[in-house]
Amino acid sequence: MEWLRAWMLPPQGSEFAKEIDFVYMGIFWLSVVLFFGIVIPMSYFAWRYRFVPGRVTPHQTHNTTLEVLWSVLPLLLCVGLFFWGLVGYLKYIVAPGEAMEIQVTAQKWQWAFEYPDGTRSLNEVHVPVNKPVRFVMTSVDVLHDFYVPDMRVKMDVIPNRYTQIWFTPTVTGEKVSTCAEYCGKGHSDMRAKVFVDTQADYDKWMATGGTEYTQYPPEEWGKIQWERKGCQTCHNIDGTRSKGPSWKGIFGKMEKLNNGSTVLVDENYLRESMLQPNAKVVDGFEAIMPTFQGLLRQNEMDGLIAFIKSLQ
Ligand code: HEC
Ligand SMILES: [Cu+2]
Repeated sequence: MEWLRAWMLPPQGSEFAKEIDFVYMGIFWLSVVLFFGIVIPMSYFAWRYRFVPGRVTPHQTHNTTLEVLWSVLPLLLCVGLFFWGLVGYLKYIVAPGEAMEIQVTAQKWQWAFEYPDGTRSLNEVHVPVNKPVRFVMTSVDVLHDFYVPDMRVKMDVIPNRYTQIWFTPTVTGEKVSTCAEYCGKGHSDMRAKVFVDTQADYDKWMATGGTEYTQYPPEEWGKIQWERKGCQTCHNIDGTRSKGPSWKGIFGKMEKLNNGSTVLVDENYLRESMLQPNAKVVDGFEAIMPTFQGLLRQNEMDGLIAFIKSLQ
């Protein structure tokens, strides 16, 4: 019946997945048995004791043994199911002490992850395989929910409070996580990639943010960053104004600032605009851009600059 489980549930990516699926399938089969156990006799009785003119109705309407049985047995069953679930829940809710800790900050509409060494990443998190990892989560705006289907973990992420979730990934590869609590217009875009790496790949990723950037020419890498790091929610590249200025044709031009002065848009200005966006604010725009200090690796910043240069 493995095919049925695989058809009904996502792939199993953690130790929890096996245990939770076992409980799930147990309850599923119990429901199947009870469904037929009730519906088949019920249909039979409905037919057997249907109205027939002249049939004598039996006078017995009460059977104590039967009534005690059908009350006590389901009660025992429910109590059993409760403890079965409780044992799993206790394990699920208390992380082992040796678990690596990753801080998660949810924000409309992105996920920021911070590792023990201070490395940060946006909408992408890497964890080493077969090591327990604990996510300590909070939100800076509204209620979100961190959900990684393959790991069978799901937990609300709440402003002004920390919640946590943990799991031990058992299968390497790319998994998805989504926000599972409706949080506004960009909710359905609020996804992060969860990469389960071998220890060697994980170490490599921590050093450079991965080797992915080497596969692309810088301007293409920059375009990927524009999408991935959320720049595209405020910056268009086709010349139209969004929450922030369009990037089309800005490189090399004199930009008018809100303090009346002008500045040449060169590499240093672009770099400063990403790391200290409020240092120079473009005329006609609000200073709402968040700082990307610590969120952009050197290769990502280089890519973005190359990308902006290419938009002429
Ligand atoms: C929440 C919206 C928002 C996001 C997200 C955002 N920006 Fe901005 N950005 C702005 C606004 C508004 C301005 C203009 C005001 C200012 O200069 O601070 C701006 C200005 C800039 C400028 C200067 C543009 C010019 O015409 O002089 C650059 C460069 C820039 N952003 C790069 C980025 C990059 C790179 C990212 C993604 C890593 C990004 N921004 C993400 C809102 C945003
Ligand atoms: Cu959300």
